[in-house]
Amino acid sequence: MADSAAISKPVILTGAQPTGRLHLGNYLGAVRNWSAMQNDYECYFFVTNQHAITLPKVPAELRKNTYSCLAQYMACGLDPEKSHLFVQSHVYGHNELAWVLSCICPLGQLERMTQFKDKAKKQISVNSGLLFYPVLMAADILLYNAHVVPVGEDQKQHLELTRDLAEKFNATYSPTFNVPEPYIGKAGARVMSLQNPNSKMSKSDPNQLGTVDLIDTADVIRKKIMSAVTDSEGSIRVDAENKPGVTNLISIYSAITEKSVAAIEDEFAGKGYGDFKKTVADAIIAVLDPVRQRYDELIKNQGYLDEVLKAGAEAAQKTAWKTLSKVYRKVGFPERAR
Ligand code: ATP
Ligand code: LTN
Repeated sequence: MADSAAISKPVILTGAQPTGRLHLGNYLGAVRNWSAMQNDYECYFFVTNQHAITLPKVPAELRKNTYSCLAQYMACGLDPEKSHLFVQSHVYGHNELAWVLSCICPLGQLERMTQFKDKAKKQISVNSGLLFYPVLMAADILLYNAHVVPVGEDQKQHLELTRDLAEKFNATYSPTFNVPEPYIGKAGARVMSLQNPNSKMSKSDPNQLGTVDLIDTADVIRKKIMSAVTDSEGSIRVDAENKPGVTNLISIYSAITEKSVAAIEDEFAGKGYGDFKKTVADAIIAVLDPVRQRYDELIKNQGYLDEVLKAGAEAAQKTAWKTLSKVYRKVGFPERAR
C-alpha cells in the first residue's frame, strides 16, 4: 500500500460523494488529472459518506454506492499502491476536528454559503448537518494538512471557508495548519451535456442521453454520441455561441486524443456530422471500455475492496490522530492518561 517515504511530498486531498455513477466530465475534468498526480504528491482520496447523509439516503443504496464509487475511481487509475484510498466514516478525527473548528466558525458565514441556500430551498425541513457540512469539509482537509485540494467550481466557497478557518485557528492558537490552495484542472476540460450543450454534463441531469457514464457499454456510448444535439450548418468547427453541440464534441475529442482544435477541424473538413460522431464515439469507447472492464472486475471482488479500504483507513488514521492530538493540546484539552 502507499508507502511512507512519500511523506515529504506535498499533500493532495479530495473527497467525492458516493452518488451513483461518474461521467465523462468527471473523468476528463477531474479523475484523470488526479490519477496523473499520484507520483508527485502524497494523495488522500476518500468517499465522503458522512457528507452524503446531509440529504436523505436509502441505507442499502448508500452502502452499495460507496463501493461502486471506490471501484469507479480505482478503475480510472487511482491506485492503492500509490495513494491512500478510504471511506470518511472509517477514520476517527474528521468529526472531532469539525467540532473544534465549528467553535471558531461564525454562524453567519455558514448561513451565507451558496450551496446551503440552494439545497435548503429544496428541503421541506432543513437539518443542521446541511448547514454544518462546510465545517466537516474543512476538517477533512485540515486533518491531513493538505496543500492542494482539487475541487469543482461549486466547492470553491467551501475551500475559502477552510482557508479562513485554518488562518483563524493558526492566529488564535499557534501555527498548526497549512492554508490549502484549490487545484484548478487544465483549461478546456469542461464537458457539456450532449443534449443541452449550454449546461455542463452532470450526474443530476434527468435526461440520461445527455451524459456519458464511465461504465456505459460501447453500444450505449455510441447511441448517446450519435444522438448528441448539433446544428443545421453541417460544418465541423468550433463556435461556442452558434454551434455549442459541435464545439462540445470537438473539445471532448481533443481532450481524449490530445489533438489540437485546428488539427481536428482539418481532419474533418468536408466531412459530415455522421462520420465525425462515429469517430468521437470510437475515441470515447477506446478510453472508457478498459475503465468499465476494470470496474466490472473490481466490483465483483468486495473482499479486495475491503482490503484496500482497511489499508487506506489505517494510513489515514495515523495522520488523523497526529493532527487531532496536536489540536487538542493547543486548545487546552488535557491528554488522556495511558
Ligand atoms: P452534479 O451532477 O451533482 O453537479 P457533478 O457531476 O458535477 O455532480 P461533482 O461530484 O460535483 O460532479 O464533481 C466531481 C469533479 O468532477 C469536480 O472536480 C468537478 O469539477 C468535475 N466535473 C464535474 N462535472 C464536470 C464536467 N461536466 N466537465 C468537467 N469536469 C467536471
Ligand atoms: N463537498 C464535496 C465533497 C467533499 C470534499 C471534501 C472535497 C467532502 N469533503 C474535502 C474536497 C475536500 C462535494 O460534494 N463535491
